[in-house]
Amino acid sequence: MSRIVWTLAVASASAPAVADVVYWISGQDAEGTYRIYQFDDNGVYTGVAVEQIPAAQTGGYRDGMTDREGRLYFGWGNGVARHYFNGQGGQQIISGPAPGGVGTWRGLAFDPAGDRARGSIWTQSFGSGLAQTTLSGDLLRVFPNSGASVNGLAYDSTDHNLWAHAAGGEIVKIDTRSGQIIPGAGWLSGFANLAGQAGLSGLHDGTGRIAAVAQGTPDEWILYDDSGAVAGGPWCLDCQTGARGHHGVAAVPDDLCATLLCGDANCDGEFNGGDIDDFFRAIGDPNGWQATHRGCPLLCVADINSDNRVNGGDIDPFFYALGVGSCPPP
Ligand SMILES: [Ca+2]
Ligand SMILES: [Ca+2]
Ligand SMILES: [Ca+2]
Repeated sequence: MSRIVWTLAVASASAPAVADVVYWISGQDAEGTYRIYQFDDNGVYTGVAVEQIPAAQTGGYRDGMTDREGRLYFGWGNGVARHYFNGQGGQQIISGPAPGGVGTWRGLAFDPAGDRARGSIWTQSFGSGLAQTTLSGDLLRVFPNSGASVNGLAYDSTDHNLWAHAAGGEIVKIDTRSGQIIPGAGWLSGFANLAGQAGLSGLHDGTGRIAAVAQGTPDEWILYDDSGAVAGGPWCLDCQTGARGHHGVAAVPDDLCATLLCGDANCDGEFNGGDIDDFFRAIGDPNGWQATHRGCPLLCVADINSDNRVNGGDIDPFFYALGVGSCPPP
C-alpha cells in the first residue's frame, strides 16, 4: 500500500508544469547591470535574463507592457525600448521623456484599440496627468491627475479601461474616456499580500491575470485574477535573481508561434513562393512589415535559422526551406 502511494506521489511531482504565460521583470544585477529576468507563471525564475538596452543603463527600466505580437516594451526616464517576445532584439523606439508633462515613462500599458487600432501607450508617473501616446511617443491626449499616484498601469481588455497600481500599494481602475477613477472598482486590500509598498503592475492583455511587482525587503511579485483573488505568490524576486530594484513587468504567452508556420512570411497559413516578397520586406523593413502583419510575430515566421534574429543570415535557409517545404527544426 505504501509503495502505491509513493508511486503516485512521484508521478504527481514529476508531471510537467504547464506554463502558458511568461513574465519579464526588470531589475539590476549585483554588478550594476540592468536586465530583464524571465519567470514562469509558477513564480520561478527560468534562468533567462537579457540586458536592458544601453540607453537605459543609467537608471533602468520602469514598468512594462506587451503588444499583440508579444513584443515587450519598457519605459524609463528618457524613452521606451522594445524587445521581441523572447527578450532579444532590444531597441529604443521612443527617445525623450513622456509628453503631456508626464516625464518618466513610469506606468505603461498597451491599448490595442488606441491610435485607430494601430495600438497606443498609456503612461503616468506618480502624481502626473495620464497621457495616451502613439507608439512613436506623440501625444494623443492627456487627462489631469485622477488622485492616484501611479507606479504601474495595465490595460483591461474586457472593458478597455486601466488598472493602476498606486503608490500606496492599492489598485484602482481608471476610465479611459474620462481619466477618472471608477468608484467601487479595483480592490484596496489585495495588495496587503505584498510586503513592500508601491511597486509596479502589468496585465497581459487578454489573459485576465494581473502581475504586480512590489519593491521591498525583499522585492516580491504576485499574480491576481481579474476579480482580485490571489492566483499565485507572492514570490521573492531578489532570492531568485540575485538582483535588486525590481520595477516593472511585461507578460507574454509562451505559445505565440504555436499556430503559425515558419517561413509563412505573408501570414496566410501557407509556406510557398507567395512568401518571397514579404520575406525580403521582413528583412529590410521589420517594423514596417510588422505594422502590416498584426498578430503575426516576426520571429515566428521569418527567423528561419532560429537564431532569434531576422536578417540576411535567414535568406539561404529560407530558400532551402522553400525547396524542401518546411523550415529546419529549431
Ligand atoms: Ca504595465
Ligand atoms: Ca504564406
Ligand atoms: Ca535568423
